Formats: sequence, C-alpha cells, structure tokens
Amino acid sequence: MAERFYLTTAISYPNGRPHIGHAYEFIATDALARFKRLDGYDVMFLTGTDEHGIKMLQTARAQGVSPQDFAETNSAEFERMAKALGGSNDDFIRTSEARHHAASQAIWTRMADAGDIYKGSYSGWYSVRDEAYYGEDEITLRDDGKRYGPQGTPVEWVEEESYFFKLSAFQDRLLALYDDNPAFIGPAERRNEVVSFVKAGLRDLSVSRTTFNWGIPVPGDEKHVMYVWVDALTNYLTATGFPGEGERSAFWPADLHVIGKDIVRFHTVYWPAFLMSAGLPLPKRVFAHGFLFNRGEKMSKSVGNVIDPFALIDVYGLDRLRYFLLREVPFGQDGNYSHDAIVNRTNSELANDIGNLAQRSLSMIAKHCEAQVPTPGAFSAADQAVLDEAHGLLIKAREAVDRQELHAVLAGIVSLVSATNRYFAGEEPWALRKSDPARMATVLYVTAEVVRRAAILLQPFVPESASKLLDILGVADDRRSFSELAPERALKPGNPLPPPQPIYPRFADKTSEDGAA
Ligand code: ME8
Repeated sequence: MAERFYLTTAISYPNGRPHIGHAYEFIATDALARFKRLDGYDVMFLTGTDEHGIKMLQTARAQGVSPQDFAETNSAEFERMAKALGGSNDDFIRTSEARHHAASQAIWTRMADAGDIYKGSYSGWYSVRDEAYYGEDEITLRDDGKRYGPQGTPVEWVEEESYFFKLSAFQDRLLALYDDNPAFIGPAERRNEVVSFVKAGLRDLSVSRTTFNWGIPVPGDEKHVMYVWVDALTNYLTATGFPGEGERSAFWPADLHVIGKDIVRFHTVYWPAFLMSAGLPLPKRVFAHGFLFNRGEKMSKSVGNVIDPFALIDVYGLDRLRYFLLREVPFGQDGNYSHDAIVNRTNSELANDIGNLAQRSLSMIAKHCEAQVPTPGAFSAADQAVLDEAHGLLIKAREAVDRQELHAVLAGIVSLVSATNRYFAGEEPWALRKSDPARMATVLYVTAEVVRRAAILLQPFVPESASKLLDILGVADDRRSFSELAPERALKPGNPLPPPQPIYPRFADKTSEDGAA
C-alpha cells in the first residue's frame, strides 16, 4: 500500500476577501501535494477557513451582519479561490461545521481529563488582530501613547474569568521535542526563534473567553467559549475524522503543516503541547514561509495595483502566476512581486527556455520525422550528458521537496532546459537534416525526451500547461507519474505525435498596445 502523506495550509480568517498571501500559501502547498501524489504517495491535502474569535465577530459587527452570515459569505470566496488556483485539496474545512465542534470539544475534554486545564482569571494584554495573548515583556509603548505587541499590532487590556492550559508544565517536553526532531520546525531561523522563546520560560495560556459567544462552547461550562486558537489548530485533526475512527484516521499525525512566519508560535509551541496533553501523536514538521509584498508600484496602468488573486489570474493566467510565485521567492523567505518581475521571469523561463525548446524540437519532428518520435542511433557524450542531467533531477527534486525548497526544484528544471537549449543549438539539427539525417533524429529524440522529463516534473507547479506539453509529446494520461521518469520508460520511437502547439507564449503588455502605458 502507498505511504500516506497528510499536509495542510493554515486555515484563513474569512474576515475579508482572500489576498495574495493566502493564494501564495495555497499554491505552494498545492504544489507539494501534487508532487507527493505524482511520487506515489496516498496524499491528503487540507485547507479551509478559521471562522471564530473576536476579530471575526468585530469585523462582522462593523459591517452590520451576523458573524454566521459574514463567515459564510467570505468562506465561499476562499473556496472559490482554491478552485480558481487549480487547487487539488481533498477537503475544505470550516471551523463552524458540526464535525469541528465535536473534535474541538473532544480534544478539550482530553486535556481537561489529563489535568492540564484549570479555572482562574486572566488579566493581561491581547491583540485582536493576532488573536494572541502577550506577556508584559513583549509589549512596547509607542509615541502615540498606545501599546503594541511583538508583531506590531495594537493590544488591549483584558480581564476576565478564564480557563487556563498548563503550558508552563510543557517547557522540558517541548525542548526535548525540538532537540530530538531537528526537522520539526523549518526553516532554521524559525526553529532558533522558537527554541529561545521556549527556553525563556512559558506562562500558562488563557484558553477561554466569557465576554462574547462566537466560538465553541467549553464542555460542561457553556458560559465560556474556547480561545479561537484552541479550536483553530484542532481543524487539522477534525479533517481526519477525530475523535471517531474513520477512513481518514490513519492520516494523523500530519506530515507537514505549511504556515506563514507570523503564526509559528501557535503551531510549534501551543499545538504540540495541546497534543501531548491530549495523548495524541504530534505532526512531523511545521514549515513557515515568508511574507509576500507588493512593491507598492503599480502593476500596470490598466490593471491597477493588483493584489486580488482573482485579478492576477485574469491578467497573467494561472500557470504564470503559480510559476512566478514558486520560482521567484525562495520558499521560506520574504519576497516581492510586481508586474515587471512576473513578466520578466515567465517570459524568460517559461517562454524562452522551456517553450522554445519544446517548440523548436517538436516542430522539426512534425516536419521531418513523419510526426513520430524519431528513432535514435547510439548516444554521443553530449547526448548522454543532457540525458544524465535529466535522470538525476528526480532525486534532487525529492530532497528539495522534503525541505520545502520548491524554488530549487524549478531552478533544477530550468538549468536542465538551458543546458539542453545549448546542446540543441550546438548540434544544429537543422543542418544535420541534409548532412546526417540519422544524427538529426538522435538529437531530436534526445531533446524530446528531455522535454518529456521536464514536463513530468513541472506538473506540480504548472499543472495545466505541463499537461498540454505532455499531450503534444503524445504521453498518455496514465504515463505521467514520477515512476515514468525511469530510464526504461523513455519515449518510444515510432509513437505518433499530435501537431505541436506553442504552450508558453510570451506575455505581451496589452497596455502598450492600447497606448495606456
Ligand atoms: O493566521 N504573505 O489566518 P490569516 C504570505 N486563521 N503569507 C501571508 C500573508 C502575506 N502577505 N498574509 C497572511 C490566520 N499570510 C489563522 C491561522 S491556522 C490553524 C489558523 C498567511 O488569514 C499567514 O501567515 O491571517 C497564514 O499562514 C495564512 O496566510 C492565513 O492567515
């Protein structure tokens, strides 16, 4: 049976429309999920929305709608975004669902039964924007006379009866977790931050609120609703059928939580402590990506300052957007995007490198090889060099994907394609047509085989266009997984090829044509 792989995005607050940061996290996690599926894993990929808490409630009130209706409307936009981005998620969880209430109450009960929850009264700082409690030492008083938390969001003083989780009791167990499992937190900078935070000592965590009721009731004390992060983190368990035993139970523990760098503490301190308390297995890895910023410049005059993911898809097309986001910014670091950066990156690599190689080789095959995969002769050293580079790519890609270095996988593909473009230009198959047609056939075969390999590996990143590329290579639908990268699965000479079509046209600025730029 195939090995299981369970991965998740953070669940977004639907307190507004989805933005590019949400799209970025979703696309990257989708690429990881697709990679693992193509590599033979039984994958479960989860995303969804985080609908409770004071922030959701306040935003809904400000708009004069009920939190239920507000969550419903915006959650639908997140679900629509997942589809528009070509998402391959297996589930979309909403924390307002009944299955999630049941799971959250079940984990609460386990933590309470373990003796890790007690009643007290909380007084301290709270950031609604972060939905986070902060210690006095983390607060700064600014010139405006207001206090701010460590992420720069305003905090308010909160005093109320509250249940507490005995987080302070978990310091040693957490430090042992980080020590014994160096891969638990990635990238390394994030891991170091968490280790220092936990080493400095942990305070017990307030885990319920009484001043509003937009949340999941605390079992046995319905005056309290759970602190939103207790319920939010539990979503990852809910989707596996917890507390029941179902078809998906075996997916727990999760293999990978993909999150942004602002919510590392919740996922690597609170979440493992809750699970330890509840006697449940811990996720294997939490990877925090960086933040994405629009450089503040106009994307283009007619388009305006595009930060809406739907508009970005409209302007650039889905695969250009996916390619750009996954290639441009080393995953884990912060990055910028701008119109010029998207156009330059995709024109140079998708159109000039990959598109060109496919187009040049396949159009020659269509014309001069009876629209069939040509029959190669013995391979020269130059042929073997590009084929070997292509063969080596999967192993490197797997290693990079296990570290979530998606950009490195794409860099490897581009480097192979560039080398093959140089090979193609150096071999001059167009000249060989007269002088040595058998050699021309070999060069065209080698090139088409490299394109096949590149296209198979490109599928997780640019699924739609990679699939078209495989179509024009005559590769059947059931011959596209990574097991087809084995040398004996190479293109079969004599296989018929459909007429080639350009797959990666250059992006042309419409604005320069209509005179608006
Ligand atoms: O934090 N660039 O929800 P959220 C990159 N509900 N990533 C960004 C970003 C940006 N500009 N802005 C936000 C929450 N993100 C909680 C999560 S999980 C149990 C609960 C990322 O809607 C952010 O880091 O504020 C997070 O991973 C995700 O988008 C959802 O953010």
